[in-house]
This record gives sequence, structure tokens and C-alpha cells, in this order.
Amino acid sequence: MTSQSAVEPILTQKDGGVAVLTLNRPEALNALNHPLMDRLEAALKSFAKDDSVRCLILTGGPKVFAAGADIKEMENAAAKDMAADPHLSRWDMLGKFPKPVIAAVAGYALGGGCELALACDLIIASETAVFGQPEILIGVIPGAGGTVRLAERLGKARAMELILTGRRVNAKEALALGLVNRVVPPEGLLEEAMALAQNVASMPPLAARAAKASLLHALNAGQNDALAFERRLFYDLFDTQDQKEGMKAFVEKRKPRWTGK
Ligand code: DAK
Repeated sequence: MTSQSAVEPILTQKDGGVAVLTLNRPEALNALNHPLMDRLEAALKSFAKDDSVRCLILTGGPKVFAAGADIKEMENAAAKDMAADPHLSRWDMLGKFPKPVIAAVAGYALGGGCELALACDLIIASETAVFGQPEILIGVIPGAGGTVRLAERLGKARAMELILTGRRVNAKEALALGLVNRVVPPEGLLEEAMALAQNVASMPPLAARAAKASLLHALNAGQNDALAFERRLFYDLFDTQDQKEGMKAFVEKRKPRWTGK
């Protein structure tokens, strides 16, 4: 590794043409709170401009990728608070990052954590990885691209099942579903991601960017509309009792009682 800067709660590292971003909030399973997302956005902005960076790895380290957006931060929000929250726009940065991004996922990648991985171009999973969109279990829906990007990778039937039930899938099933590129033993995760990233980084950078842009363009016609629609429905659910109950129940470590209101 050539340089290292430790900026909590995101660690950044550069190795040749590859930058590694590590989510670093282990006490909350890397739950994605505002300070973490602020730092992630700042790091992405800086690496987007840095011509020496040709490929990015996003990881949560060897134990957990991310257990989602921070439920404790949004538990009491109303729909209008969510819609007016400037922090939430930070979530768009990764999907719009112009250079190839590889997610290296170990442990839980749930909710917003799964959506972060899905916004990456390639996903290398440790055998310990667990993916899922459990938002429905706390009274909401995926709001950062899950309904759009999971359906893109898995197709309607499989994405619908996972989003309607909140069921988690392990690394093996994720591979069979086409959610990830490959599965590796836990100890080989970063090494495998780095080897792939170095390979991508050795390609002519303008062609690599053009390849990514073209592939996303081909896949994403209509995606902006879909993302905006998803986000609006997600926000609206914050004016329901079921969202308050679902998130409160999570924080209080009990089963929610749904009223359909
Ligand atoms: N938020 C806050 N804290 C969390 C958390 C989360 N998502 N996940 C875990 N933690 C905290 C726990 O509260 C606990 O804290 P303490 O009680 O120790 O203070 C600590 O991390 C360890 O968690 P557990 O005790 O629960 O650990 P377990 O091993 O028993 O269970 C678990 C691990 C991952 C199965 C469980 O923690 C869990 O179910 N977590 C919640 C998963 C989840 O529901 N994720 C979806 C959240 S909603 C948007 C942007 C983003 C989003 C939407 C819109 N826009 C830009 C519009 C995203 C939304 C979401 O992600």
C-alpha cells in the first residue's frame, strides 16, 4: 500500500491505481448514519477527480459490510422531514461515480447496505456475506435504489420475493441469483477484490469509463424516474404508524405490531 489516511468513519487507502474505501463503524454494524455518508461522499468526490485512481473498492472490512441506514436516526422522522433532508442526496453519489467500483462484501449487507453494494459495478462476496432488503419488516420499503437495482440484477420474480418478504440470502444463493460476481473464502476477500481492481485499473482509463457509462446507459433507460418514484413512496411511508412502530420495535428489540395505518 502506498498511502493511508484514517478518517473516521471511513478509512481510505490507495494502492497503485486502486482506492479502497472502508466503512468503519463496527459498533453499529456499519449502520450508515449522516457522518459516515458525509465522509463517503467527500471521499468519492475526491477520488472521482483524482486521475491516479482508476478503480475503487468499497468494503466494510472482514466482519460486516453494512446493516443499512441508521434506523435510530430516522425512527421519528415524518415524510416531510425525509423529503427535506439534504443528507439523503449523498446516497446518489455512488451510483453516479464515473469509474468502475467493486464492492467487497463480508457479513451483513442489508437494506441501505445492500443498496450500496448494488450501486457498485461488481460485487465480490465472502462466504460469510448475507444480502437482503429487510425494510418491509420495519414498515418501509427500500429507498436508495433497492427496488430498481435488485430487479435489474435478479429479474422481477426473485426481486419481488426478496423485497416483499425481507428474506435474507447467503453468499451461495446470491451467486446463484446473479446478485454477485463471485464468492471467495473470507480470508481471500480483499485479495480477490484487489486483483480484480488492479486488472480493471490497468485498462485504458478513458475506455474503462466509457464502457461503464455505456453499460449503465443501456441498462438504465428510465432509471432516474424509477429511483425518484421509489424515493417518493419511501418518504410517504414515514407518515404511517406502521413505519413508526416498525422502527421503534427494532430499537426496542421486540416484534412490531402492524395496524395498517
Ligand atoms: N441502524 C441502527 N443501528 C443498527 C442497525 C441499523 N440499521 N443495525 C444494527 N444496529 C445496531 C443495533 O441496534 C445494535 O446496537 P446496540 O443495541 O448494541 O446499541 C448493534 O448495531 C448490533 O446489532 P444487533 O444487536 O441487532 O446485532 P445482531 O447480530 O443481533 O443482528 C442484524 C444483526 C443485522 C440482523 C440486526 O442488527 C438488524 O436486523 N439490523 C437492521 C437491519 C435493517 O433493517 N436494515 C434496513 C434499515 S432501513 C435512502 C437512503 C437509505 C435508505 C433508504 C432511503 N434515501 C437516500 C432516500 C436505507 C434504509 C435502510 O437501510
